[in-house]
This record gives sequence, structure tokens and C-alpha cells, in this order.
Amino acid sequence: MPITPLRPHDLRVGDRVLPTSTRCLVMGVLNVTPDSFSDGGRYLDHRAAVAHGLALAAEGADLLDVGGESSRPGASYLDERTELDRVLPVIEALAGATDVPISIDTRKSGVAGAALAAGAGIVNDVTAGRDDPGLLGVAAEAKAPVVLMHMQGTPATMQDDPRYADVVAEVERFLAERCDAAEAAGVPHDGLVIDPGIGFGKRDEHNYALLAELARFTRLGHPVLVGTSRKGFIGRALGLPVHERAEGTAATVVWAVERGARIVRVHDVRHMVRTVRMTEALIHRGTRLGAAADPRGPEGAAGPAGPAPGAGGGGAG
Ligand code: PMM
Repeated sequence: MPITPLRPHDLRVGDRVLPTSTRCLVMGVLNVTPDSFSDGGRYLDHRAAVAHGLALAAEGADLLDVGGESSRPGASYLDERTELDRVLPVIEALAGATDVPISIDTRKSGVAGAALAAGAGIVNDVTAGRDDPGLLGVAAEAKAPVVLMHMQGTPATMQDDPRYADVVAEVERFLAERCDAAEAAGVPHDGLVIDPGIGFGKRDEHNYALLAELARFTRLGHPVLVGTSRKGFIGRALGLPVHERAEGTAATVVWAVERGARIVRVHDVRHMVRTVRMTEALIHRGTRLGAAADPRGPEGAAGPAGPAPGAGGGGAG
């Protein structure tokens, strides 16, 4: 029996409330790295990174995820000073230039703390607080939400030989345990986001199984974040290189939103914002929830997300 996704809590970032209980947010990826698998080297120059972040905001990103350390398979550990030098100027400039909340993609408490002080509002840790035990406390102190992601192994070794007896059950158990650890460190229940970690210590069959059963993760009550954008399993399914994976990514975004994802982490923000909004229109106005029952008729029923910007009137339907 398919599981119906459960409604998660909203996320409080400073004095803002991000409406994860009612719609799926789009997190734009901003890697300030020489070697991330899809955009490495493009935004190492700070001005180029800030300009790209502002472009993602203008395209409709709900969040900007700034990272200075690549987590692509085989990537080695980056020293803290270098990571800070990459991300801090970009976060400071973005925080002064846009209202879009910024997350810091890091596994180091020192980087998380400095980024939060510089204007970031969320911590995104691909190790779910395991690499640096101080990270969860730093986020708690700053009252910042935390993304807890599952990964088997470390980026350096994770794709060597990932194995699971039951990948969905193991990832679910891991995320529940890490949520408990985060709460024990002082992060409130409604400050947590969970992420099955697509591509992190997983074979294609594991990625497909996790996406197939994504709705199971909504049972933990937290917004589920999904990061499939341009990843290798899409390239292998379509036989396409990394910059030709936007349509494949869109298919995974539709799938994930339909199964309850409430944040999608993507590179191609303009197209994925439209993909998410259209998927939500299908969910909320389609047969599943009964468009026929809406007294306003098929044109009157906006989903909880409301109409997309610029969607009003005129064009051919
Ligand atoms: N993927 C990457 C980096 N950070 N964070 C979360 N929470 N989830 C992800 O799936 C994720 C992440 C790797 O992708 P990139 O190199 O394109 O940033």
C-alpha cells in the first residue's frame, strides 16, 4: 500500500517562517569550490559567486545553499581556513543584498558558526552532525534549523562499495537517531530537516529504492529535503553528461514532490521552480484531492502555494 505523505512543520529562520508545511521550497545550489561535480570551479571567484546567488534568488529560489567544500565522490577533506575564505565573503555579500535565507553546507562547527554570524540562517550538514560533534550545539545556540543528511562512509570512500540489507529501513533509522541527537544538543523538533542523501554512499538501486519510498520519511514529521540535481544516477539512466541532466532532474523533482518532499536542492532553479509549482497544481487540483469538488471550478482552485508568479490570465492553458 502506498503511504500518503504526512504534513511536516514549518521552519523558522530568524523572524521568517518558511512554509514547509504547505509547499515545497526550492533550494538553489551555490558551490564556491574548484571541484564540485557539476559546477566546480565556476564560482570560485567571489563576485561571480555572489552574482550567481542573486541570479538564483531572482529565478525564485526560496533558499540559497552556499558550500565551500566539495562532497563529490572521492573528494578529500578541506582545511577550515580555506573553507571559511571561500564561503564567508559570499555569505556576507548575499545576506546584505537579498532577503532569501542562506544555508551553509558544511560539516565543520567552526564554519557553521562563522557562517551563521555572517548572515546564514540554516546549517546543512551532509554528515548529520557526526563528523564534528560541536556542530549541532552551534546551530542550537544560534537557533538555526539544521538539515540532517544520511551518508554511508565519507565523501572520500562512500562510493567504493556501498551495501545495505534494507536501505530504506536503515536510512529511516539513521535519520530518526540523528534527529534525537540533534534534539539532545538543543535543536528544537521544528528546527530539523531530514534528507536521505541521494548519491551519498549509494548504488543506483539504493537511490531508486529511497525515492520510491520517499513518503516513508515524512512519518518522522520533519520536512524532507531531496537532492537529486544532475546526479550520476540520472546521467546513467539517460546516458548524458552533467550539464544535460535538467530534464532528468525535473522528472525526479516531480516524483519527489508528489511523494512529500518539502525542499528540493537544485542547480537549475528557474526550471525547477516551475516544475515544483506545476506538480503542486496537479496534486492540489487534480483528481486525487477532487478538483470537481472545488466550488470555484477548475480555474478557481489555487493550491496552498497559490498561483505561480506571473501566472495570471491571458495565456493558452
Ligand atoms: N548533495 C550535494 C551537496 N550537498 N546537501 C544535502 N542536504 N543533500 C544533498 O543531496 C547534497 C548536499 C552534492 O551535490 P553538489 O556537488 O552539486 O552540490
